[in-house]
Amino acid sequence: MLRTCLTTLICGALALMAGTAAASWMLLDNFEDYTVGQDIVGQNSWSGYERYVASDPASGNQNQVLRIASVSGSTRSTLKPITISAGDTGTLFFRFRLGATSGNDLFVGTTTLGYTETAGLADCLRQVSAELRAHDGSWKTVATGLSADQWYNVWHVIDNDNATWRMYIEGGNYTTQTLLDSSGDSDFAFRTGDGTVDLINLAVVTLVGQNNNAYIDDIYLDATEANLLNPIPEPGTAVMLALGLLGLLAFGRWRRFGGRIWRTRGRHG
Ligand SMILES: [Ca+2]
Ligand SMILES: [Ca+2]
Repeated sequence: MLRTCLTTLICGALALMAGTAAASWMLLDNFEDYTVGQDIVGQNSWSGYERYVASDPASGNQNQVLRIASVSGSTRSTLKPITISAGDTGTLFFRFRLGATSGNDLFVGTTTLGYTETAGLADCLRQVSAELRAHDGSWKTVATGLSADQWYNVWHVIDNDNATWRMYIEGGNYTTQTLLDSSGDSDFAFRTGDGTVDLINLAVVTLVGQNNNAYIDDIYLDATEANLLNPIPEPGTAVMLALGLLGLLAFGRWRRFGGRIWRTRGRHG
C-alpha cells in the first residue's frame, strides 16, 4: 500500500514537473523525423540553403542533429517560419555543439524578413572560433573559451516591443544557466526590426568562414513569454529520478521481507 501511494505520488510529481516545463514550448525541430544525410530544406517548412541531418557525435545513432558544414560561395541562410508578434516577448531555445573551436562562422536568430543575410537578424548571435558575439549596435564578445565537442544550451529572450534581446547559455564552463553581457550590458539591440513588425522566421546563417562542423539540435520557441525553463528533460535528471523510483520500490520489498522476519521472530521468541 505504501509503495503504491509513493509510486502514485512520484509519478504525479513527475507529470506535473514535465507539464510545467513543457507548457509553453513549441518544438520547431529535433531532427528525428528525417534520415541521416537528408536535406531538411523543402521539409517541415524549412527553406533556403541546403543543410543536412547527421548523427549526434556525442551519442551516435541515439540522436539526430542538424550538421552545419562548410559552405561554398558567400552568405547562406536557412529559414523556418515562426511568429513572435510585434509588442510581444518570446523565447528561442536551441542547443549547439562545435566540431572545432576554429573555422566556424555561424549565426542563429530570428528575423522580420522573408529572406535574410546576417544584417537582417533581430536577435543576432554569432559563433566564431571559441567565442560568442552579440550584435548590439556593433559586435560585442559575450562568451569566450567555448569547447569543442560540448553541447551548449542557449536561450534568446526576444523583446519584440522594445526591440532588445538577452542571451543565456548553459554548458561547458557555464555550469549553470548564465545571462551573458558585455561590460555589464545584457540588453542587446535588434540588428534589424524596431518592435513594430512581427518576427516571422528563424534563421540559421553561415558565412564563407564556416569550415568546420557545428551542430544544432532541439530548437524550441515560446512565442509569448520570457521562458528560462529547459524544454528538454535532462538525461541525468531522468536517470536520477528512475534510480530514486527503483530505490523506493526496493525499499518497499525490503520492508515487506524485514517485516516478515520480525513477525516470525516475534512469534517464536
Ligand atoms: Ca535530435
Ligand atoms: Ca545594449
